[in-house]
Amino acid sequence: MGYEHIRVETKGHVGVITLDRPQALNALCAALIDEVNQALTQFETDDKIGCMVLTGSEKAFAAGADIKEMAELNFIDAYLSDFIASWEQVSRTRKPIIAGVAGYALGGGCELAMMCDFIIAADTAKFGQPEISLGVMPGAGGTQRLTRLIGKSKAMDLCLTGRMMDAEEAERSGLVARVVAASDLMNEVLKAADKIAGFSLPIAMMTKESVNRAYETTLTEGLRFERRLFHSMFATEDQKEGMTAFIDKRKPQFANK
Ligand code: CO8
Repeated sequence: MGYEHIRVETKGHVGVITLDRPQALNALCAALIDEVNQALTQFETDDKIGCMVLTGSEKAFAAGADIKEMAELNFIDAYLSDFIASWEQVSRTRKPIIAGVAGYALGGGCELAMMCDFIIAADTAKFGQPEISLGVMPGAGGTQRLTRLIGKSKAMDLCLTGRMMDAEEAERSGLVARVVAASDLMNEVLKAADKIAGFSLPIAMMTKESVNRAYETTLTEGLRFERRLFHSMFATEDQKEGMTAFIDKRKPQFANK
């Protein structure tokens, strides 16, 4: 399929989506988001894909929603079209997805990265929610996912001052899982994605679903949900293979990859 604003490729069992709108620092226009959604659907339905990666360029993961496209938007159109609702498909993916972030991840760019399961950042990455300087506030998770990830104090600091946070601070705050040298970013992201794709896909998906439950429910309900999924794993051949391989001192050959 031909895309204008993204590049899509498959590396083994990993599906890679690269935002590619360099003239606007990968600003997220509607057409770009449509393409990302199409690519996500393509990978979600491809049996060979066990993990996905969302990344940008060296200079920018994404510098936010496209300000030029949004500038003339009015309330009625925003409300009637439920502006941004369709931008959240990344957060609804069932297969694991990693964000590989170098350069700017601002506004909607930071929000898009947070919709992924975890972020691996280059040491050049800069995160921020500068919407307040445009006369709005974050609209796709910047006041919600960010607050859950880094706590109220830092989320308030970022959302109210609009300042940027470097990769080291982002890791210290819990926004980012790991920071690597910019030149190693794609190597490290692909290594992690390849590792995940090498495990049993249903087990990886259930693990993701269970971790995400921690954000949606009480501890008691979350633990009950976890235990039910854990019990169900003993009905899979991958559990038998994984444990037998350990006992036999060999590498497991998971059937459902
Ligand atoms: N929208 C549109 N165009 C942009 C954007 C953007 N967000 N960011 C950069 N560009 C364009 C610039 O206009 C410029 O284009 P041109 O050459 O035609 O003038 C080109 O990209 C290069 O940008 P700069 O010349 O500004 O590059 P600098 O290196 O000097 O500065 C910055 C880089 C600091 C990143 C600067 O471009 C900047 O501040 N950008 C805007 C950042 C921002 O405010 N982002 C928040 C946008 S609002 C938002 O995201 C709301 C979220 C809604 C939900 C989204 C759901 C996923």
